[in-house]
Amino acid sequence: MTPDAIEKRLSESNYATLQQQDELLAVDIRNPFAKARIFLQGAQLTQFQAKGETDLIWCSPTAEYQAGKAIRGGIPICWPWFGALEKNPGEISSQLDDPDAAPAHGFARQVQWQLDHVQDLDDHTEVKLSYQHRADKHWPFNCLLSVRYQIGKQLKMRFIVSNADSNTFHFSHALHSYFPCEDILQVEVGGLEDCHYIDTLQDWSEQTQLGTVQFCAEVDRIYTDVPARLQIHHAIPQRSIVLESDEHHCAVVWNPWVDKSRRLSGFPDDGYQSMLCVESANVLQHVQTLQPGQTLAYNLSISLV
Ligand code: TA6
Repeated sequence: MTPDAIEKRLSESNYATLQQQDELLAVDIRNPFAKARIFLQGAQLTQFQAKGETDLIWCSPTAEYQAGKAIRGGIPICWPWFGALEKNPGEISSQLDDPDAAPAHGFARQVQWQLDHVQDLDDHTEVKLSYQHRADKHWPFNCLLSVRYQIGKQLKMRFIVSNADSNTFHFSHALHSYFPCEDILQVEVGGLEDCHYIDTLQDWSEQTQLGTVQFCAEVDRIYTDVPARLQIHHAIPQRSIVLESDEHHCAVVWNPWVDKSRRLSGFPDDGYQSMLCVESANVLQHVQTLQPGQTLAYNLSISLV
């Protein structure tokens, strides 16, 4: 999509501008309710701050903005699989001829999406992007992805997958949301009490969550069958981020802690102290299946209370 074509779409809104950060183009929204930045690569939101509030979303200060390379932070769209392909159920991994060459978290966050429209409404600006995939060795199915952001007092996101192929396909996915915190030692994630989870750091063993999730070491857990509402509580200053979604049945909770922070690209060595991920997902037994011509939509709203 050429910058001129993007500018034409942006002219439909009073609050949208085109920005470039290193190799990547982004849409900035500055409306009366909030400010946000959405990169065309991966349709990835990297900033959201409601008027008069602190940042709702975290993005690494050392993130790299290079074509084809995932941006560290914001809300990466992980599709058509979550994590390492070989760790996904067979009905997903068996769809590719060369699973070893598959990128972690799929390819949707690495490709250029099209900006479809930017529209100012009464209490938000809507930004819609899409990506049309033609069957290839990376994913042998014709399909259409679209995402619609509502930039208002709340951040709302609707991710839609349509099967434009003559074959059924299966996928897993996650909205890999990064959140800021003043002090990771003061953070608790609520809503996951008594949920079953897979601890990827303990040989993918099955565990049960006792009380809230707290952080004093690396955490990398896949919770399954989670409630529609999760909260990230921070003690001082007191604030809670609420995630609500009826269509995501799993949640991934991650903090890299000291050692992994040093290994991660585009991530400061002390980054673990001021961020955490709570990712809205459908993974493992929640494999998603799309028949030819079928569409599935996944909503997520994120707000500060
Ligand atoms: O969602 C948690 C996780 O799978 C972690 O294991 C870590 O790898 C993180 O995602 C980041 O993955 P990325 O590919 O963005 O570096």
